[in-house]
Amino acid sequence: MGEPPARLPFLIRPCQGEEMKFSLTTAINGESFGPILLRGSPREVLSQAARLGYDGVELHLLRADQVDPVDTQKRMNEHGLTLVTIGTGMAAKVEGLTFADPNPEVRRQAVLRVKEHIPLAAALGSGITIASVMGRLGDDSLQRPRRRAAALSCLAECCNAAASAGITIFLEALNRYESDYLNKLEDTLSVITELETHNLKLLADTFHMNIEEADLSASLHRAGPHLGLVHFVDSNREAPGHGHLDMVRVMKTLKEINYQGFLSFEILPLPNPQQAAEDALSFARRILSILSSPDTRGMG
Ligand code: LER
Ligand code: MN
Repeated sequence: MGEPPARLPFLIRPCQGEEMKFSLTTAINGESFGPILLRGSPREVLSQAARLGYDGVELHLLRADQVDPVDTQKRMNEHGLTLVTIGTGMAAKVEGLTFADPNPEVRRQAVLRVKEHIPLAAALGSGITIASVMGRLGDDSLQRPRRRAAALSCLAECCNAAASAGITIFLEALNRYESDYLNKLEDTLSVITELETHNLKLLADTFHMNIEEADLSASLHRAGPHLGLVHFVDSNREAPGHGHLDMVRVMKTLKEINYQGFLSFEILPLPNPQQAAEDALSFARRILSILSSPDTRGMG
């Protein structure tokens, strides 16, 4: 694992508000899907996350009925854990349900699937992430505006349903290999501005940002108060410190914009889940302690 620099060549503002809260990605047994750190039953992943010192988890589900809300809430309370968000990407990856699909029936099924998560999210006090389910617009330039409008209309329907249950939707910007229209934070911010729904927030994933953004800090500053969740990930999608991204600068920027949400490790379980989870948390905590030390606060 790389070491954060002992001295930092920049001036930072004093630490504002609470220290960061950390979460990691989890999924229920059986589904093989993306950068998930812990897999197992809700009982297993929650107790493991708590043992590793985490404050919260993200839960990726194909369907809402994969978890029992009452039992999961009880275990979360026992462990003092927050369910930060329910990830919906499996519906797109496993079943091809997306909001930008040319077939209205597929779009309807995608919306229904996302809405299925609303009672669960309400019961567990969680948000809902929308990323891959936004789908792709395709190469036909004549069709793209129509498909984008259809996708935004599906998103608006989900946001409205979630708003009445007091739930935040996190809309994620994905790199060009995963989305053909919501790549930069500003693409996602445009959607948030267009829809004008108060419960739609931006999810910034530093793995995707490393591919798409010219300057991560400048983009995060522009996102400012719209930022609801951060996937704090290195360039190779491993734990912060395993790659070559300047995670210190990212953390410094988050403190500058007074980001109060979770830092979530949506990372590959390498070299193994436990090691990756430990490396991520200890590296992030070391960055925080460096940034809050009087030495580094005063450096120009
Ligand atoms: C997909 O690449 C991603 O970053 C996830 O957060 C989607 O749920
Ligand atoms: Mn992500």
